[in-house]
Amino acid sequence: MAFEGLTERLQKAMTNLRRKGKVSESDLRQTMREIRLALLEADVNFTVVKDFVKTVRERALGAKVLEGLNPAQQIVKIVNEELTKTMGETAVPLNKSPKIPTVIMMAGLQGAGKTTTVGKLALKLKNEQKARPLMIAADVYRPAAIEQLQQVGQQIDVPVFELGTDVDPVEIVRQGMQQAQENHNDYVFIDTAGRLQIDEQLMNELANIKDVAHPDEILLVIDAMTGQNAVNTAEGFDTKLDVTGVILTKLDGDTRGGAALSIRAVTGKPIKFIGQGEKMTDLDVFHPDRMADRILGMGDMMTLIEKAQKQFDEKQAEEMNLKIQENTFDFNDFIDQLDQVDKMGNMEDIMKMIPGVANNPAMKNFTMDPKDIAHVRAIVYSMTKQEKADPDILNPSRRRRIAAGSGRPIHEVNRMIKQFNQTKKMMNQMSKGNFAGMEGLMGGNGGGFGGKMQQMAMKRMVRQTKKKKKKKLAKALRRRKR
Ligand SMILES: Nc1nc2c(ncn2[C@@H]2O[C@H](COP(=O)(O)OP(=O)(O)O)[C@@H](O)[C@H]2O)c(=O)[nH]1
Ligand SMILES: [Mg+2]
Repeated sequence: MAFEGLTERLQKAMTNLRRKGKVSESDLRQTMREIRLALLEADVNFTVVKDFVKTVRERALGAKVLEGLNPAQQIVKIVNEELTKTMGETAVPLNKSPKIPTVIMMAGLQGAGKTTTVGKLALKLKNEQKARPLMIAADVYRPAAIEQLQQVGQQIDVPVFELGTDVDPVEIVRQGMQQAQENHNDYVFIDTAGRLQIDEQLMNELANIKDVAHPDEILLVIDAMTGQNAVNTAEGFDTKLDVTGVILTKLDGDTRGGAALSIRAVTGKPIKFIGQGEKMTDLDVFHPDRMADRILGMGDMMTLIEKAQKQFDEKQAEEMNLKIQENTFDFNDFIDQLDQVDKMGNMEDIMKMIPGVANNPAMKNFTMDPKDIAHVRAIVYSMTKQEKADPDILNPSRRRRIAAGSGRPIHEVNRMIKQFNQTKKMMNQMSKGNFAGMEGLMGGNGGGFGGKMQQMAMKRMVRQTKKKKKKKLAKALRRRKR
């Protein structure tokens, strides 16, 4: 899992602090030492670490945090905010040309993920803006590079322009641009060659392509696993090409975090997207605040919610919200949700995005057995219509019948119903903005560091979604009355 070591060490440093109640200057110094080491070990750039530690310390001392209430908590907040700032504060959208086509050129070392990311980004634009992209195959050196892009193109149904491997890449790009003009493509992606290391010849070729294509966006694709080296690479490319943004790939692997935390601060160029898997849909907008939460082990609740929202259609989501608010969520809805979750993908990945679940030692060996889900379904399917719609009537004799019908032991039926009721209660409380009942349900470390972090993340999440939700809810209610 990405950031595992860093998260563990940062959490430990801050839990130690929290245990103290009062925080002395020397406690602060000790904590900052631990944070500094944690960052250096995660391969964060030395200068970035130095600045980071200095800023956090100054803020902690300057605001008289140590004399105030909950100093440890305040320091956690400062660390979170400064991590966010280091990574760029807010998400930066893709540049767009006022006149079509918007030209996006890729650059990066061999194997960084350029070709894959071209496909991911083209698919994203297709899905989100009904874009009609053209992809230009300008890597003529790597064997099978063109076929690879063509395969990607077939997969996402986007055309590829290519002239084989015997034509100069600059000429390929020139003709590709012409074709895009003729076909009125609104986006052009240029998939370029990489080398194992930066070299003069490659840089010149890329500079020449840039001159021909006048890209609106030059995206440097960086493999997050390469840590500190990534920063040197980025500087090399940037000096020659003046890149406009960075895409960090392979954040699904066990990167230590160095690249994510250093690139922005060192190059001044925003990270625009992150690649989190090999599938064409595994590309996400980079949100510095969410990444800071993730690094601090607070999970990435917003991305999870967005993933869920994409699966639900609007109307369904409204209905579900209503049911949760009115506490009429029943087993039919439960099965609906299971179906939705199935569509969202790998359950383990999803679980890990939930605050308190990510980096929770108890979850280290977490696996969600598809069999368990099948059992849950079997139990629900053995309920009568009436039972599904009104779970309160599930008395012992009904439960025994369900157990027999589903072939599951009675204790499993009881446990499942209990969990259902707990979840229902929790969702209802959350929808009212009440977190008091939640801590026990999530990880059970209510008073500890983790519990507070969960609360912070949850509160922020609700603040952000509340307004939208209120509007939606009112609309849905009105519609219902009609
Ligand atoms: N796990 C993971 N693998 C990736 C990601 N992005 C790219 N890859 C893989 O990295 C390898 C090199 O990617 P490719 O697009 O060919 O790199 P290029 O040489 O820069 O064009 C391929 O096996 C990709 O599937 C990512 O975000 N996560
Ligand atoms: Mg490639």
